[in-house]
Amino acid sequence: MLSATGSGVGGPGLRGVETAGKWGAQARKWIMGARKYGIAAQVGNTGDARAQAEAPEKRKEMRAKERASSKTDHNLQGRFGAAQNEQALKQASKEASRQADARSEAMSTPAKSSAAGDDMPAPAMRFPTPKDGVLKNRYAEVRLDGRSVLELSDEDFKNKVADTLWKHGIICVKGQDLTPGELKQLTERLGEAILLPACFAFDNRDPDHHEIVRVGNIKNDGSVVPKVTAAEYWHHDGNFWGMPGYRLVNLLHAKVIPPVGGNTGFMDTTMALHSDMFSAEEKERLRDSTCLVSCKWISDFKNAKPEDILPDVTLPCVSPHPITGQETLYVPFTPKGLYDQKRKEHWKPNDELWADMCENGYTYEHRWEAGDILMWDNLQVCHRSMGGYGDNPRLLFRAQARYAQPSKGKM
Ligand SMILES: O=C(O)CCC(=O)C(=O)O
Ligand SMILES: [Fe+2]
Repeated sequence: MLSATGSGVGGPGLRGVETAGKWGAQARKWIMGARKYGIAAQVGNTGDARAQAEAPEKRKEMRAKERASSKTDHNLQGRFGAAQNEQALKQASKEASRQADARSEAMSTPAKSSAAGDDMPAPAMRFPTPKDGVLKNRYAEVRLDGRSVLELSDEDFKNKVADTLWKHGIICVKGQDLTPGELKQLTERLGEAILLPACFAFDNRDPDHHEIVRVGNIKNDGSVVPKVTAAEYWHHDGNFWGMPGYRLVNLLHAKVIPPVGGNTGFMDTTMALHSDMFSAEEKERLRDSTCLVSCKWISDFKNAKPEDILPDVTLPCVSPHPITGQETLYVPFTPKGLYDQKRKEHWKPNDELWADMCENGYTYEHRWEAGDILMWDNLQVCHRSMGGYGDNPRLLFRAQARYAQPSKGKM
């Protein structure tokens, strides 16, 4: 049960994690207990049991309707499952070395395009491969014993999903199979399901639910786009919206997973800020610093009409999290690096900062299983695609919930 094993959820909050000392002594204990939640025992024990029992039937009906009227290819596992196995056998060794090459290339080369509203880094930046570290322990899994996350009552959803997410920064609800319409419903329980700017190249939007975007290389018609390398660099999403619009939860729902590569990397900028990785002076300086973000540097805006270009925005590097109260470190890419507002000077390139955080182990690499719904708080962590899947099929449905102004009273 969550309350019994979940010393993470009931234990010291993020507010308590102020220094590496405290983190080491106390939070290590907290995360050990919180790694895996046996949540199933509580589902159905609270709320209206009858309504919950009926929910799966209603959902089945709605899913059948959505699938019948949808323009999307829903036979993903059928279509790609066998092909994947065959390809896996043929390509495993070839891909393993390709993956290694892609990794080392990613350390020195910028990605060409992201198609997900992400930043485009400057050339020749240093991107060390993450090694699983502190964030791997903070990451939490939610298992619902075959139930859909949509069946959770508001109370269960808040306790088991939303609050766990705020506390851990990144969580994975395992074993789900949501349609695009259902993923949108889930997103709306966390905030406003946002539409990416119209100018982004979006034949990868779901045709029926534009808030849902396809990530990977499988198009709506089922064809595989070759050589996709989107988002293979550290970034925070949505920075072009400025404050507070960038306060987003990202949701990625794994549909087709390649036999090699295709992991997603995360970096815990928040825990890094609260560790002794930074000296007291550096922390003060980070608090005094801002990042300028311009659509000019964002690849997705490259085909934008002038009227679609958003004004430049200046973001604080350190700001309190609107829900946890914890100070967060938000360092989206900007070519000149961080700007110290007091001393009126640029002082640290973002890539140097990211490299330091990687080297100090503030990372986690998610190895996908089909059915995963990974949710992360864009304000607490930054992320990247780890690439290395070549032309093996990969598909995740993606959505974003803006929680700056939580919608529909669900939070
Ligand atoms: O493809 C991935 O692993 C990450 C995609 C990404 O950056 C995003 O969904 O914002
Ligand atoms: Fe992204």
